[in-house]
Amino acid sequence: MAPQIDPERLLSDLKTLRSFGACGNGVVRQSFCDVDMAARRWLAGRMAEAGLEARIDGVGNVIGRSPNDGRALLMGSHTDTQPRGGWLDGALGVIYALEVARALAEDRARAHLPLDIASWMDEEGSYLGCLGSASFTESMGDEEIRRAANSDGRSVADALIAVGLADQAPARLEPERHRAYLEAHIEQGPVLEAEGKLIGVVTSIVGVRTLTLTFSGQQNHAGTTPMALRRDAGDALIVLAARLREALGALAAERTVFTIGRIVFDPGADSIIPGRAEMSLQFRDGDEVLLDRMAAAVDRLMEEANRAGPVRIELAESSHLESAPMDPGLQDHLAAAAERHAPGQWMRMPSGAAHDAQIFARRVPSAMLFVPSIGGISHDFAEDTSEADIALGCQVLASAAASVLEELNRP
Ligand code: HGY
Ligand code: MN
Ligand code: MN
Repeated sequence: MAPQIDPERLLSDLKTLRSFGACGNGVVRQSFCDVDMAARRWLAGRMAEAGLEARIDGVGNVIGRSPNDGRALLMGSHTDTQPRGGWLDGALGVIYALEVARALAEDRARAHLPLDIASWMDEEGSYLGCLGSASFTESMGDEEIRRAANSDGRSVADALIAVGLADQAPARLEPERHRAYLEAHIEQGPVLEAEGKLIGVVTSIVGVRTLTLTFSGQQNHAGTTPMALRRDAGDALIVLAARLREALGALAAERTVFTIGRIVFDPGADSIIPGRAEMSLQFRDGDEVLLDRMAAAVDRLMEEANRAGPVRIELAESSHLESAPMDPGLQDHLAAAAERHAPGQWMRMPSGAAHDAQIFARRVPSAMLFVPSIGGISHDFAEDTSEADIALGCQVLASAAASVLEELNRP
């Protein structure tokens, strides 16, 4: 018999978490803001009520540590959101982890098994993508993390002072204890719905490169400045963006994606030639060699544009997440649980979204489970998943967690 989750309790906690920063059907709860910290304090309380040793660590991770000894499974996701986010992106995996911890504790045959759970800080990268899991796995130095800043220029170090965490120590992965990592997440894409499947077992997670290009020209009058004398930063951005799109399109493989998500013209007035402009450029694929070739193409086009002038262009990498394969053994635990609870209604699939699991995959065997996103919509207030699919996903995860923990702790 699998450990039994409580769907009402699960949905109630998901809806309570949504209330922190609720905006229509979606949520605005970016890292370190007031509602983000209030949500973390509420979550720590729920973890304590579930019998876990709960704390908010020195970078804002909310950690629920089982009192049980043994080889532990680690399970979590994130509760911070995009600037206009969905109510389930990250939140689903955190509340699943809480519900699985409760289901194991209520199962006499499994109450002794150690499941540690967490909400990792800033997966969405308001300051630095996957900041919390990078701190926990020590895959990024504390000083590098503290120097990261948000779009207002506020550093992580200042944010930690503002929320009263500056004197807390960061929690760390314990290699002897933490033997595996599982994360559940909404798919955030259209595949499961299109294939008529209810569960995704993730095979690999994409690599993600995010660049910021800044263009420095000469602000001037839009009426009296002859075209030949202009140093128009906005025009230089538009020309280079078109060339980048063509070059990256020519390099792209079947699953490659690239996005210009943000453009700023400064000062952004109808009758002023922009003296400064900025754009983000993000590209993703499972193949790091292809991503390197795309990055080289960006460098080449930028150098050509700088040689031609009249605007100076600079490039900075704002985020770099390596692609990661998911552990085959853990995938099989998820697949067996999916077959048990949703026979024939599951599939293996790659992840086009980034996740904390790709940070953990460098340190411990890691795997992910997906549930469908209605209409494939995510990073939008309209993001949603049916309550039946939410409950099923958690039950599958609970069964997989039990089988992983029993295998880890087999005498
Ligand atoms: O952008 C991503 O892939 C993730 O949702 N942060
Ligand atoms: Mn996201
Ligand atoms: Mn996410």
